Amino acid sequence: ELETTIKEALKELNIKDINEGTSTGLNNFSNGEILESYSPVDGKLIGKVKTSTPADYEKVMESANEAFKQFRLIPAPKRGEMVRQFGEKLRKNKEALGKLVSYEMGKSLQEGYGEVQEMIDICDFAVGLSRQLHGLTMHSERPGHRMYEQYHSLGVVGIISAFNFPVAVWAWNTALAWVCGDVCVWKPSEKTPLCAVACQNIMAEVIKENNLPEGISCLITGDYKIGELLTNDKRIPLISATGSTRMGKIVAQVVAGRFGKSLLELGGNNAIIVTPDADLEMTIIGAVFGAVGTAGQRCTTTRRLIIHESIYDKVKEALVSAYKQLRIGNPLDEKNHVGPLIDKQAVELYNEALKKVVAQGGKILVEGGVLFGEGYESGCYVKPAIAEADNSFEIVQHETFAPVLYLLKYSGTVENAIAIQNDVAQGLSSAIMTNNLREAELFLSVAGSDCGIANVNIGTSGAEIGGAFGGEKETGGGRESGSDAWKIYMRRQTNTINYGVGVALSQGIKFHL
Ligand code: UN1
Repeated sequence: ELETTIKEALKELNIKDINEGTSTGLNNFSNGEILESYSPVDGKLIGKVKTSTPADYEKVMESANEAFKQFRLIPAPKRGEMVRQFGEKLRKNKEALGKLVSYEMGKSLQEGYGEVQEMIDICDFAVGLSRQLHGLTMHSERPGHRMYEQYHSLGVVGIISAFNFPVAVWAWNTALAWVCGDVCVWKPSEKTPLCAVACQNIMAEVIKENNLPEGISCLITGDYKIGELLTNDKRIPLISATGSTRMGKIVAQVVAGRFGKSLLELGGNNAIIVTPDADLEMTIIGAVFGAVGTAGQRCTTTRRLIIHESIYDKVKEALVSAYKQLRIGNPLDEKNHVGPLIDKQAVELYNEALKKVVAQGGKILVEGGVLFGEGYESGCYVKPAIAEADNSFEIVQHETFAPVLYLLKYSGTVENAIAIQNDVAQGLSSAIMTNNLREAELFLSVAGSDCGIANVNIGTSGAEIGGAFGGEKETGGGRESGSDAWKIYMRRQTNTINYGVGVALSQGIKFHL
């Protein structure tokens, strides 16, 4: 039954030659090795993709550069209209694409649909934005002069995305980049190539129907080596990269070395502080969804709970009993809460983390383990685990992309909890559970959380597209999605116009010939 559902979805998404190696609907240049995509849901081969060779990459870049020359001349609201049509197509394809996301990546069907909804939301946001790419007007110090700034299209944007949000993160970047007049070259995770082909096919229709140049949306597939071509390429003024801190560090250095800009969304080590004034029911829902949603594979996943000692046992017991109710299994079955990890390598890292936390002095509260037997044939299903730990443990300081939650205890005032929360290398998302105004406001103040995202009475994950998304420290400092995140996709130009007679120099400098 699952097989038919997926086959239908692939057909709807126009993914062809699944057995020989599909290439994208646009820029049909891939001539490289075959990449096989296996589902973590049932371990079965979903399809094959032809990867890109360095020569293919060159063709893609030529096509992108050509497209940019034309695309930047199209008025921004017209580019917005293109993005509006893309959003419409996503609405039509939400079910098929959501299913493919769920099957190829392993997140729950609800979350698969949610991811497509995020794409639709960012399209709507970008359409409005296409009439609001505002600069400022300044008063010149010189008489008869006018000074203002404007934002111009930047060029080719390189997008490197991770397996955990195989479609949404691309759309956060492309929807903004396109209204800004940029063209995009996408290197998706090699773990979710079919999701990328599906997205590209949807966009291909929009481009064709509007008679626009193909190079507006380009896809290159393969491993990190093809990604390196992007990061090293002087023709690409902006690289937007989502993934591990290790990867981001390399990208940042390479891109900075050629004076490119980079937008980095790297690892998180997100915590929820639970104070004596927390609403317990809200805390448990927020913490459990934050920790086990997407099987702990969001960069915003809740990894640490920092609980006041006076309520520690109560919270611990409620969590342990909530974990007992979790149903692990096929994510396309809506009765299940937790799907598989992306692959067996991820399972290994999960196993290692559990071993390490014990070796480093932690205590397991909810036993983990890999599941075998019927329904778990892929070998990627693991039990969400909870361990009592200390913030100083090396393993707690480290982001493990799996459902392992660490309980940490604090005593005294909320300042102590904030100190623990900030005492990690990463700075993506954070939350406090409290009904105490002083605690909440302190947490949000300059002396509070040092993260890019700080929430009160909701968990660390599930950000909306309207806000700027990203984090500080080893998370990389980039901001994507809402607010004024669009500015990084454009270049700012300051213009001064003298409409008077005679030349007046600034700073009152006299210069006579
Ligand atoms: C990610 O995990 O890469 O806040 C991004 C969230 C999502 C985005 C997560 N909207 O959980």
